[in-house]
Amino acid sequence: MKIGIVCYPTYGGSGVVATELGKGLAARGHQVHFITYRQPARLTTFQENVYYHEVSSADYPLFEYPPYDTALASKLVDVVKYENLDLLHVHYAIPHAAVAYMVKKILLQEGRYIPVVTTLHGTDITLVGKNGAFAPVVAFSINKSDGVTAVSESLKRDTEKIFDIKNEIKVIYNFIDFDRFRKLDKDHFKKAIAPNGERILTHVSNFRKVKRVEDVIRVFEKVYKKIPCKLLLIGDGPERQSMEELCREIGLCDEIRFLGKQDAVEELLAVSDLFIIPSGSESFGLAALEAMACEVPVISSNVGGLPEINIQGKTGFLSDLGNVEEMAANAIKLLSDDKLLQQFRKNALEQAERFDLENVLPQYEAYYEEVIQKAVTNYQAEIE
Ligand code: GMT
Repeated sequence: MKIGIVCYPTYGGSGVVATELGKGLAARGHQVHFITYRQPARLTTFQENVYYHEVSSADYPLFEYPPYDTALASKLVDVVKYENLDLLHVHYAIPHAAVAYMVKKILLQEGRYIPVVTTLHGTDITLVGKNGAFAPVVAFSINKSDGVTAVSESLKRDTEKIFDIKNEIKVIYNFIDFDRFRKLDKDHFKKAIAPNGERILTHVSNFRKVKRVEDVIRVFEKVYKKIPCKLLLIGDGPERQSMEELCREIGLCDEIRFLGKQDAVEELLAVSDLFIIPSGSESFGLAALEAMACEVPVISSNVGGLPEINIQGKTGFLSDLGNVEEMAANAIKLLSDDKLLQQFRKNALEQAERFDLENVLPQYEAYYEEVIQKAVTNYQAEIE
């Protein structure tokens, strides 16, 4: 198949999933075209069957906001026509699903039907999408997609609750590439971070409010009182400054390290004993799955899709939102019992294996085939 992928090219979960999916499909012989405003963060090396088309929106003094949607639509029309694409797969509804609809309409005028699959990732529904500023367009463009997928059952439920959705939403879970995410031997690293054999707790996020990094620090503060440990905070974002201030306030600067954005997260997960993700909303929690693939148990909140990944009392523990007391107690229980921790590490890996990229790719392929088949009927409906 010739597939066009539209996504945010940043380090965010949706961009990562879209890029890894495209690379995986290309490795299976499909021709994959990424159409984004910057080279996707995870698309750094040359790969056969992978193409990249950059969208550049023209600047003009009249534009207070450069019209990115129009530039993207024009680029998509061009790529679909000249690369002869079979399907467009857009990740994150805003604005990609709406732009794809416009592209479909433009091409329809030329007698060509391009099927569109939209993948919902979370904040495009649960946080931003339901905002009145976007909601009507989001609902419309989801209904106008030829296929819609969500990355968890929880996100499917939320989407159906928030919007009047006529389309069937198919759940295709996010995945893990075990060639990259597996437990590596990084003992020298561990000695540098925790020279006296301290336990290492880790959190990875974009430091937005929804990630509740303060809860991570509060949990750590409680664990630290009982067990010698260090905290690695990986990522960057709007909350980082205030979190650094909090660490100073509670006097734990020497025990908490802010590492900023890191490319080789797997190397840090390799030395971690526990992963903490107390999010206020999380449609899937790819960061938690990556930790589990590296044999790191997870302490999480029980919101959104997290209970579909983290299994209570097996791969980690889940608590009600903001219950840092319980999160800390569970962390202490795990970290003070080597045998239990080992068992949870093993369980975490077993659970992560259910989300192996190799099992998920055929699901997307089958879904694309189904959508392309249906496109004939959809084409008739559109021209009538
Ligand atoms: O919140 C983030 O980490 C970024 C955001 C995004 O859209 O890039 O992540 C969302 O999509 C990821 C990939 O499907 C999911 O793993 C995250 O759970 C989801 N974030 C939220 O729902 C808050």
